[in-house]
Amino acid sequence: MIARLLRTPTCALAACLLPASALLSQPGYTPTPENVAARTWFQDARFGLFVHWGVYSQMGAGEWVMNNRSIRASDYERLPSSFNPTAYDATAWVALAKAAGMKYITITSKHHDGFAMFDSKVSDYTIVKRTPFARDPIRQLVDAAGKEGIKVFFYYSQLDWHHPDYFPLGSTGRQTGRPDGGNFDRYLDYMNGQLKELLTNYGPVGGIWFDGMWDKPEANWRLDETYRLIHQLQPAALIGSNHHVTPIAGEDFQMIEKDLPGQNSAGFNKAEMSTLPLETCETMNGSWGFDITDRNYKSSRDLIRYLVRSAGANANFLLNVGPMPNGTIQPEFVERLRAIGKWLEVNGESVYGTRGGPVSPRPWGVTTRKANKIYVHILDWMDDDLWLPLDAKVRRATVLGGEGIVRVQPGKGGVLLSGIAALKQDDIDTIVVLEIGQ
Ligand code: H79
Repeated sequence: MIARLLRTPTCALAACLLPASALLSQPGYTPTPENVAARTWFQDARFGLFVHWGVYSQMGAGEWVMNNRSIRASDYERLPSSFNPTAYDATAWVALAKAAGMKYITITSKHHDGFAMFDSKVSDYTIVKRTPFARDPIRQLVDAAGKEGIKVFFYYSQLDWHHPDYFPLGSTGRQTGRPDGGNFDRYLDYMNGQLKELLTNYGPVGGIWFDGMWDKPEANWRLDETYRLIHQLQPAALIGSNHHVTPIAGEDFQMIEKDLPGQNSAGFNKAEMSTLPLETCETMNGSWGFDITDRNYKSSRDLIRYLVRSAGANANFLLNVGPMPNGTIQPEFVERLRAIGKWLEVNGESVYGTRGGPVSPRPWGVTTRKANKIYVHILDWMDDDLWLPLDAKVRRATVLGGEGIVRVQPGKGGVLLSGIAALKQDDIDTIVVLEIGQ
């Protein structure tokens, strides 16, 4: 365990080095049986909705607007005074997630701007105290999700561009005009106070999705205390952190932002993949928080194929929406979510409850597996024959939701599928189901 903790990932950026505080993480952590069961549930779920929503949504320029436009905290504080999402309907959000085939929702309880979107008693910078809305939308979401069997996870930013005790400053949010001093331990007490509220006041929580530790990786984040607090309050709540390094003791899943496991197009995904459950997150256009000018929408087809590629890489897919300041989700997102849900209604068995299959991800597609079935997801393949390096006896091959015959010939170290070109290939994903057995 210690050896794993000390393994420093190769990374050119100083910010990516293993934080010193890793050594203070929950040492000797062994997940409880409830936690292990929750991990299995999580992996079986495979698909979740990410929600980035905050007072920044009003600016229509993403959730980093405070940093990007060097807005001083005292000026940013004007945003809550006009935040009034009168069209917010938690039941509608949950129904949409359900229609998309999603099994959980991860919502921003506090982003880097430091504003609590929940009813926090340890803070006066909250949606209940500072906005005309004056209600707790997260409670409404938790209640609506609970009725539909959808789990809710809380995104929580450890980085805070507003709190005076987030000091010394990290690599971002340096222009927000905070006092040149502060007590970081007091900030961590505040943060742990908010986490205690989130894990006490909202019933069973799916997990905590941390972000922002990368802002000052060398600080002592007192992770041992934070992780212990969460696991003691709710042993089944899964902890993950978007710190861009290999998981630290006390964490229950590993996340990757805007990349599939093993890829690093984002530039900061250099951590090795662990044996923990994996989750990758991605935006539907290019933005997390509502961005009024971003029309760079991915197609439904691309998003479905990303979900398939995630499952083939043994990872969950957390797909983001940034709701508008009035509380509704823009139609471009709704349309895509519904299309994904329609596809899953037919093809879901090849995604839900599966694990990454025996053939690792390839340019032509991926495999998933469940019990005695291997799903061969053919995404891009023109030829008639497809060789699979597979150490299993294939009893039957069928096309999921389609017609046509795929022949299977055993060979040395694998099987050859033939008849692929003759199949009426699906534009999104042609799925060949192999039943294996003795
Ligand atoms: O909540 C969404 C984003 O607001 C947040 N994570 C997602 C889920 C996010 N913050 N930053 N990023 C995403 C990517 C930016 C990373 C960088 Fe850096 C921060 C580049 C430069 C500063 C950390 C430090 C990584 C490289 C150096």
